[in-house]
Amino acid sequence: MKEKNGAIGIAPYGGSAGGWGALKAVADAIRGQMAVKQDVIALFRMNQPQGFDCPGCAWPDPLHTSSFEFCENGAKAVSWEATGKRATPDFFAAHPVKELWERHDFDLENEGRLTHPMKYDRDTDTYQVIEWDTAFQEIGALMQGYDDPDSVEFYTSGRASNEAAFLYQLFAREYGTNNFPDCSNMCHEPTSVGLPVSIGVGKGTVELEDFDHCDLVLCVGHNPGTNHPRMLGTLREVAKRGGTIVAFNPLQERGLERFTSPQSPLEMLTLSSTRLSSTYYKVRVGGDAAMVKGIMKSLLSLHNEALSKGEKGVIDEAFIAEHTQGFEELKADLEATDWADIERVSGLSHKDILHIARLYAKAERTILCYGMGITQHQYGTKNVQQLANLMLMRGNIGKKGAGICPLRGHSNVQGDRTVGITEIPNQALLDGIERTFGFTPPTKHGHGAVATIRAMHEGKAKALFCLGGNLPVAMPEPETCFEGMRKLDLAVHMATKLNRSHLAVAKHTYLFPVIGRTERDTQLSGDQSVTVEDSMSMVHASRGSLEPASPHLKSEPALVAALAKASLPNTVVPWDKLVSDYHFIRDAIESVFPAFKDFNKRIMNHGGFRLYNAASERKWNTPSGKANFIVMHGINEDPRSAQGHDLVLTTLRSHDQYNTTLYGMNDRYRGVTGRRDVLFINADEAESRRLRVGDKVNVVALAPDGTPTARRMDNLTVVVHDMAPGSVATYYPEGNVLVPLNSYDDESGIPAYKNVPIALEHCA
Ligand SMILES: Nc1nc2c(c(=O)[nH]1)N[C@H]1C(S)=C(S)[C@@H](COP(=O)(O)OP(=O)(O)OC[C@H]3O[C@@H](n4cnc5c(=O)[nH]c(N)nc54)[C@H](O)[C@@H]3O)O[C@H]1N2
Ligand SMILES: Nc1nc2c(c(=O)[nH]1)N[C@H]1C(S)=C(S)[C@@H](COP(=O)(O)OP(=O)(O)OC[C@H]3O[C@@H](n4cnc5c(=O)[nH]c(N)nc54)[C@H](O)[C@@H]3O)O[C@H]1N2
Ligand SMILES: [Mo]
Repeated sequence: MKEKNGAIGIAPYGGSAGGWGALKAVADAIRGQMAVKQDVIALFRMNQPQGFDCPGCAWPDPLHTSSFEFCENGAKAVSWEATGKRATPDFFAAHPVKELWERHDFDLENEGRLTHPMKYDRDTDTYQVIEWDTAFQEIGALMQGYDDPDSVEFYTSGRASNEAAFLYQLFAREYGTNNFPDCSNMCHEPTSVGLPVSIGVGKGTVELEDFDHCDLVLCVGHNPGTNHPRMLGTLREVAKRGGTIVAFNPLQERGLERFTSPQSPLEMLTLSSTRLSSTYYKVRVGGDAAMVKGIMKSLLSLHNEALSKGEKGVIDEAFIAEHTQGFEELKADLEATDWADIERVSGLSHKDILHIARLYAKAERTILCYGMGITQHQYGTKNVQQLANLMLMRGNIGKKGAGICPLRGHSNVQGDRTVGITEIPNQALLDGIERTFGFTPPTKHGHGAVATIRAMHEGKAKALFCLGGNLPVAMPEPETCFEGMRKLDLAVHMATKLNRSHLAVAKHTYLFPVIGRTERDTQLSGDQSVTVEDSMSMVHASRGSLEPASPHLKSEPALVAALAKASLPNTVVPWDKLVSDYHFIRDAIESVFPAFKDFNKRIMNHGGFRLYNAASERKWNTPSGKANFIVMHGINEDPRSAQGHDLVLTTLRSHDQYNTTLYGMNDRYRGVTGRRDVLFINADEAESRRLRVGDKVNVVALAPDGTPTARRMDNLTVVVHDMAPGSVATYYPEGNVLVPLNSYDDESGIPAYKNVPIALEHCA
């Protein structure tokens, strides 16, 4: 299978990740999107102590930033927001929703920034301008008319600042519900649910500095070259120090292989590149738990081998004895797990797995990073816990240069959780709200994302608020969510750009434009900063400096406060005061969550401050006060895989997208240009099905018993990629039509986006 076919937009990519290709892509993106003068200023201030936080990803900023942290996809995210294009009232008046619905998602957002508050008008099937005050009065009247607070759903996408998210949860809870579907439900919920059971905290335990001291980094199921590009700089430093980086991914991903840093002029000139992954293991889609169990089983045998030779064992028995419980149960389960099963499900040989275990046993300090390849499975939570087991076996939690490092997605998805966006509130949060504001918040658990879609679809939900995002497109079975949204009485969208979620209209639908991260946010007391929390629990300020896209925009905190005031005539929350100066919001956050002690003072520190993380200090906030080894019975991350389906599909991000936002149609590092309707498959799997590069196939999702379902994607073009056997991939979000809404992790509710058994049909 050596064909190349430029005409169909598929050709292998020869370069490394980053470097000149990255700079050129940025230059092209920016030229098309915004004026040169602004972009230079914007880029310079991004991720700087005085500037705004990059909306691109949640990778932390080094304290010793040289001039600015350059990153291709960060620059794309910024230019997308700071674009000169505008979706004006004239545009909306000229294009009925029915017509907009037929457009490609790319074209919707490509109209540019929203400029005015709009309301859907059924007679003309268009969005029309509405005065802010009129809109608030109308929404307030509707909200006061609903009998059951639990019939209102409050969705959050992870870009919202701590200040906006805190006011939003306060609004919902004073209204009387804990319905908080949020993008975390689709992302790192298995981390938030799984790690507290294992190590007493639902977050990563490392700081950026730990990477200066580790000797091994395990990268499981994430693609930093595209999704956390600034991480490549950190990995490169590790490699330069002689550290080892091992990747576990069904696809050979460029960003994990080689990288030329755009920050290092010498390397650019000599075209040399730092070889990153000294080892790359192509685990099968859904094979991680089997692989990790295999590594742990190998550690047990290496340990016994060492002891029998009178050498030091490779398992940290002292740590296990002092700090953990459950190891004997884990050991028994590992001993009972069969190597033949491990090899079959993981797709890796016993020999390879033993090699990985030896590398791990040799390393003094190991950091384990993971992403969506681990979480988005039917056993996503158990997957995360297996990774924690692996770390605990060698005492790699709570020591310098070691730890577990979930790579969060949206730039503030972690912060939103920290300040109360959760459908399962704990007592401390509820007490904190009551103490601070004097009302009693509801205790009943609310809806996560799947439950919200069900409630809408069953006609039980009356209203949906969306603080950013693109809920139906991001979720499995988008049609189910669209149908549900069309049954609603009220939908309120707060967004920067038009997307499909705004086109599945409720009886009353409002589309409100908001100020973005890059823009100046001026309130009564003057220009405001907001705060965000990155993947490593660092909280810092973000202050936009660009002129807002239109004078009619509202900031998210101001908008949420106005909606709350209108909906809650007897509110006890001083909304106006909170919004007049965000210092007051931060004081309230500190009062509800004591971990934010001296919040306003500490964000003045260069680089902000780190929230206390007990596990980093080997203090275990679990009921027993110990870290727990958690047994996962069996090794299949999706019970349907146990049926022995021959192909399992995973859904991926291209290099040219931000979640459901498409920047363009290219995926440079995977060699795809100008299209997204592709199916990645390995050469042997293609050959055995008589498929060649450029052939068309239909993908049919299979039911648990292997029978074909109605979920299908037709006419995908075959791309042969270096990837694991039995594994195929297509792009997110298009692939969501194949993912069933009822296939999710019971513990965390995360949809199994990365584990769909499928069959292929040849197109005639
Ligand atoms: N430029 C850009 N940056 C982003 C985003 C974006 O869309 N664009 N999205 C942001 C968000 S919200 C998030 S959550 C993060 C996502 O960042 P990542 O976690 O990197 O997300 P994905 O691209 O979905 O998938 C990651 C990798 O998982 C691999 N994979 C698929 N299935 C499996 C499996 O079964 N096992 C293993 N081991 N690997 C598997 C895929 O091959 C892919 O390389 O990025 C954030 N940053
Ligand atoms: N098949 C499959 N599905 C997936 C995934 C996958 O890997 N595979 N990944 C999942 C993951 S990890 C995530 S996080 C979700 C993402 O789901 P969401 O967070 O809901 O989706 P986004 O695409 O990030 O949202 C884009 C929209 O946000 C709005 N927006 C952008 N910036 C701002 C802002 O500053 N303020 C406001 N108010 N609005 C703004 C714009 O209108 C834009 O159209 O998707 C999930 N879905
Ligand atoms: Mo995410």
